[in-house]
Amino acid sequence: MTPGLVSTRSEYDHLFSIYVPIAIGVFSLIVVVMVVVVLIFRRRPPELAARWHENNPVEGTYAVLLACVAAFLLYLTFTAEHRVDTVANRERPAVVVNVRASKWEWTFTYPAYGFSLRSGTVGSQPLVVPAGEAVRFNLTSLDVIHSFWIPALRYKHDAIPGSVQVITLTFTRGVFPGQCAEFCGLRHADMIFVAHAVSPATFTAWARTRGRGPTP
Ligand SMILES: [Cu+2]
Repeated sequence: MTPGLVSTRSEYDHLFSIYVPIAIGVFSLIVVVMVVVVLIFRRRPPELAARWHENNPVEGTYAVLLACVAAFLLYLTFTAEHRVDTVANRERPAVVVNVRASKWEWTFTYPAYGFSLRSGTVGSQPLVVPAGEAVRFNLTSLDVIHSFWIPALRYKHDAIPGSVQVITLTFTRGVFPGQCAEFCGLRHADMIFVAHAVSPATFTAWARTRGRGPTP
């Protein structure tokens, strides 16, 4: 991939690799403390009720510790998002695709070439994009809130009626299944599409056929 282009996949994979160990650590800590406390303080004769009912230093330390972890993760998340957005918005997109979500169909329009493709309950045409170049998506919805999700890119963004969300993504070569990630009614599960990322030359040749040529 050309340097300078943002890779949502590596950014968010990196973030994930920080979240998961912390989540496992906190979960293990809670389980261990619970088991230990249950064993130590289990009921046994003679029954003598404890006279204390709080431990401010312990509770305070625990609360501060968890607040620090949450603050650290928030900081990492927002800086990663900021980095992705700033780098992406600075790109000059090689191609612009208008994405319109509706129940239960994706309509991909290539304004520079003057044609549209559809995928979902009616169509099954793939979204073709050039690989290794910035692709700008103007995302909107016709009816309810949908969500444009390409799991392999670790990227998901809401499509909101009455508003255009501008996002920029970069693909490596390959085939990327995508789907709606916001429950939007009965056939939500059929609101799927496939993105084909091909070489820029192949893309241009295909786009000049106005999408009628065989899918590269
Ligand atoms: Cu949907």
